[in-house]
Amino acid sequence: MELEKLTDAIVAGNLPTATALVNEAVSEGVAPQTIISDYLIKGMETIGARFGAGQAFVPNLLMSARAMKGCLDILKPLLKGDTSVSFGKVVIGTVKGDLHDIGKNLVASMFEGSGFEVVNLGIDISADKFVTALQETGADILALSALLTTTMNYMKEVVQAVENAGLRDKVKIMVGGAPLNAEFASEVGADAYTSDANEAVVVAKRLLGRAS
Ligand code: B1M
Repeated sequence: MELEKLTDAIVAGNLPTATALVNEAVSEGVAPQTIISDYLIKGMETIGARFGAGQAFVPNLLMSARAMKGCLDILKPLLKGDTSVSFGKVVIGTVKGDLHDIGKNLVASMFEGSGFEVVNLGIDISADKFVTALQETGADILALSALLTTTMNYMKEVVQAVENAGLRDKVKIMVGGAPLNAEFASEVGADAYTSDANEAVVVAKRLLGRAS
């Protein structure tokens, strides 16, 4: 099958076509991770670039996001690995003011599929909520996501709030999202930046001393 059509369906925001193509790819044995990394994410990048260039608008982004989510709903159960081992507990959320959740949910799914317990707080999460979740769960990792240059700086407040609550030495803080980089992570006092969902899992294991 021509998997490029899947990228086109994401760009067009065509949910029925996208999900049908994903089902077909899965039945032909294409690895879920390949479908996500090589075709679905490419579609989101394309529509994002068009939006940035004034060639697409918010409704286009919403339709593409809906198609992407429909595809990830099919693929998410297939990412699940051996859940009998727990590498640790992760609290994850998109920071205050930011409503983007596709990438964050992908990271959450990869953590789950790799044997971590995940508490996914959702979007638009305040520093207080992150701290409360850490206190309630005793999580080993706090994973923060931001997609906007206007919201990424809020991560500093979250790190500060974790410190003020006396939890900083009990939890590793990881950050991610398209506008971030490693330099930014160290500026806000996080332990690590990772550029994608796969790397997030690898780095989390390393931070906890559980790398294989
Ligand atoms: Co928004 N948006 N958006 N948007 N949107 C971007 C981010 C933008 C780059 C588009 C552009 O201009 N080219 C731009 C930001 C510009 C900037 O800040 N400099 C932008 C804008 C401007 C906006 C609005 C302001 C538009 C408006 O209203 N005028 C508005 C803001 C709303 C808000 O948040 N307050 C807005 C709204 C939206 C929608 C709601 C329409 C929709 C989101 C739907 C949803 O998430 N439910 C949307 C979308 C879809 C996008 C783009 C097109 C795609 C994002 C996406 O899902 N990518 C995006 C353009 C782009 O990114 N190219 C854009 C696919 C996803 C798999 O990748 O999220 O990067 P990503 O996640 C990756 C990595 O970043 C990393 O791993 C993930 C998987 O590999 N990662 C982590 C992410 N989080 C991590 C956490 C970790 C580790 C890794 O923790 C350890």
